[in-house]
Amino acid sequence: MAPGISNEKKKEDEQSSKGNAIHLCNPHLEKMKEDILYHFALGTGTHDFPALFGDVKFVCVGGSPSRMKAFIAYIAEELGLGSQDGDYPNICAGTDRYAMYKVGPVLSVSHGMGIPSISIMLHELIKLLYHAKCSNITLIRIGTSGGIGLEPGSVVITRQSVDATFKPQFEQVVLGKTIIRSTNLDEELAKELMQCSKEINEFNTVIGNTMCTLDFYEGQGRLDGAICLYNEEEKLQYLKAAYDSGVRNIEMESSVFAAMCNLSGVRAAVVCVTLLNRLEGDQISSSHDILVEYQQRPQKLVGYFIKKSLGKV
Ligand code: R2B
Ligand code: URA
Repeated sequence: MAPGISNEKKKEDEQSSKGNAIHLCNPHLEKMKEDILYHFALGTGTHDFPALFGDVKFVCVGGSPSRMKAFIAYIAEELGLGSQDGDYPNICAGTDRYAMYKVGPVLSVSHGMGIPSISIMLHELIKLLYHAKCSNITLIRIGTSGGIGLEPGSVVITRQSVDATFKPQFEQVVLGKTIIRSTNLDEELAKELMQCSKEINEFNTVIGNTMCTLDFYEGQGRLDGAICLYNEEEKLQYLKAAYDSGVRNIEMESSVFAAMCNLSGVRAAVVCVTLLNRLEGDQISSSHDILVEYQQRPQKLVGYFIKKSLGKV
């Protein structure tokens, strides 16, 4: 086992026996009089977190602010909680870093692109849920990805997030030392989501590994970036090796998402639609309408899962 992983694994095991509250892996926070969540423009000194967020049970996160607004409008209608004017206020209106929407027990938050962006958002989201005294939280990333060997528009529920060398781990440098964190996701939740997809029966869905990269172009073996020093054969060899190791899609946030949810005791899943088959090309060339419809698929699946969990199906 890699150095660093065993201690953190022990902490995960300890914490999973402590029930379903958010586990905050930071003793310093207890000593702070006030906690400012700077990138959300929210703070415990200025906002009543238990009153604002205490009833949250489902948190959905995704890259784009407009997609996360569309998701809250969709889920509001599905749960019969739609607003009169069809509008939903952005709780983080004091900043343009992230957008956040809430309806009933569902919170919808944007996270931007890439590991650093989602990691900052997750630090503040996990603290928000802790300060609000939330329990039994299910956190799901709904996003887009590039598929490997799948028909475009297929949905991948992540079994394990792996790095660009196909290892199920996330490397975080802390105080100059590389810590290796596990990227396991909740197996039971992945199965429940798969069952929901079967019940909807509208699009192809698979459970598979998701490769999380640090970049969209060279990092994902594309030939169409500003820099590319390999040939098509080398690219295809890499993508086929990824496929053979169990990878079915590629995106840019799942590893740190899984690692942080693991350490915080949060039940989590990643559900991404594939916009193209990377064995057939690199450019995302489908029409706007087709891409919009593809992006609604993870929303539909997770919307159905939430309705079912609330006994509304
Ligand atoms: C999927 O799509 C984005 C890149 O286009 C990135 O945020 C991701 O994970
Ligand atoms: N997002 C990615 O990270 N890669 C793709 O190919 C498509 C969407």
